[in-house]
Amino acid sequence: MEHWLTKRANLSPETTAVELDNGDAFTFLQLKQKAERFALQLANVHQQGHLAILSDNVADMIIAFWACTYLKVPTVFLNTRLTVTEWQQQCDDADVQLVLCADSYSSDAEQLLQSVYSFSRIHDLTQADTTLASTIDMDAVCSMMFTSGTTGRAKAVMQTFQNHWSSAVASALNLGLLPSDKWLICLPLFHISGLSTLFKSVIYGMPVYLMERFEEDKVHQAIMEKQVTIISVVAVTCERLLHRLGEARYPASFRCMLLGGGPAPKPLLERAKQQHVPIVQSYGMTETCSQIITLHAADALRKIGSAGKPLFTSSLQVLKDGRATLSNEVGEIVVKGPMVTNGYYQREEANLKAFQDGWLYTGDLGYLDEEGFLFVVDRRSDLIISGGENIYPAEIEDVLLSCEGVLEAGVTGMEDEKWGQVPIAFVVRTSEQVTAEYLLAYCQDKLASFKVPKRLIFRSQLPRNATGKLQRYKLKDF
Ligand code: S0N
Ligand code: AMP
Ligand code: MG
Ligand code: MG
Ligand code: MG
Repeated sequence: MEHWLTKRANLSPETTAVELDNGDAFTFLQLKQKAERFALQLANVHQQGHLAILSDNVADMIIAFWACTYLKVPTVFLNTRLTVTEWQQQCDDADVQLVLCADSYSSDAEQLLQSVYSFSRIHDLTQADTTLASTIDMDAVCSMMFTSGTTGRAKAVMQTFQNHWSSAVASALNLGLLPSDKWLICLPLFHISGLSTLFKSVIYGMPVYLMERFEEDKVHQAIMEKQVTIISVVAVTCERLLHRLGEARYPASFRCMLLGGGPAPKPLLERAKQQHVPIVQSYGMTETCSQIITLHAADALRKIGSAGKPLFTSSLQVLKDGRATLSNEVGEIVVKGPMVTNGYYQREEANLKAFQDGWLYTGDLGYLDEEGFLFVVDRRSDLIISGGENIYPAEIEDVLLSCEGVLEAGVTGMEDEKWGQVPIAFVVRTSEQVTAEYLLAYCQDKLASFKVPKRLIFRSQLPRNATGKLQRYKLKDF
């Protein structure tokens, strides 16, 4: 295929590509020119191998990302909320050679062992004499994003151009596409919830309204006044927006609030219904490059609480002991489709476990009703989702166990009014000198603050089975 951005700039040069909340905007032709220029500047310092981007949602992040596609350089996305220690581990695991960052992250990023360039430094370079890609290799890895695993060490999901293309097309076949569509991005571009909208934008020829980060007042105002038609949200941001909306109504042209990234509490869905907010429920993961199961607007009220049906090009099975479940019987959610990743970067064992005959075994539990609508009942083993950010207990346990004076550690999720769930930790210590304050400070250094346990409880032992394996599910009532 011809390079998507080049193609789009040819087809709709004057159409707005990106609108910013400071009033700035640029067209697809301008976006292409900016990306090409950035690519030629970047080529002075990086032409091959993995590159990481560390940034909030600023225009330069979009430009830098498309620039990388012109150099055929896969982009590794770093979560800005993580600590330097966590970034370092991800950069090492993904074989990152160079880190590009927003200027605001320069001083933190400088601590990384990789070479680090701020967007401004790249803008100051001359343009190298290099040929840029005119085509897209559909099977090439376009992006990588980390997702945690039960073993504690995050895995990089490889997302190909084919995956992103298929996701964008399948989404349009379900949500439809209007000439007036404008998709607001307020979820991070370092998550697929945010990044996937950039492909939709270029493939559809649709403007995006970009917000540096989620701020309910600004998002509310944009929906009210900026002709936004679609927005992607997680439960926590949806909740804040509904609260902000109060008795008011969104304009009739606002047609879709795509909700994903975790369970959707029924009261939230009921409230959205009362407030006439067009929620579209979905199920997806980093591995499926955005939604793969979506509840069609026509079924939204009839099937409240359901994540819907598989998108046109994808398939779904719910399996138990290797067989398809009966209606309403809970089993593992197993999915397939051209938007599903080929695997985790350099994680053979994890790949063998998760992928069989082209099907992705998600580890999530759910059931199909008589009409084939999916209801997700439980997330994959032990996963804690806090405000749309995933937390694996093992990751926190590993950090606690690395602290001298900690003999055993077990982490579980606790329901939380603000974040949906938060992690709490149970610890067996060797001495009372190891205080909660000390341990929390120890964690703060090594873990993103959303992963730092909200409570630390000392016990003389932890629940274990006969073979000594920690029984995390028992921690909840421990
Ligand atoms: C919820 C968000 C916006 C909260 O951020 P906020 O309010 O801006 O916080 P800050 O001001 O940055 O920090 C204040 C304090 O709060 C702590 N904090 C921040 N976030 C969290 C959190 N999630 N949990 C717990 N604590 C948090 C900060 O640490 C700070 O504390 P101190 O002061 O102590 O440091 C933000 O968290 C957010 O943007 N969340 C959403 C992330 C997301 O997009 N998740 C989805 C990931 N999943 C996928 O991408 C796959 C599914 C998918 O594709 C999808 C999902 C949704 C919608 C559509 C799709 C799709 O299919 O396309
Ligand atoms: P990630 O790709 O890391 O953001 O996480 C994806 C995970 O979020 C899935 O594996 C599920 O556990 C959870 N999830 C996504 N959508 C839903 C949904 N509609 N209901 C419940 N859990 C969900
Ligand atoms: Mg350095
Ligand atoms: Mg994740
Ligand atoms: Mg904030």
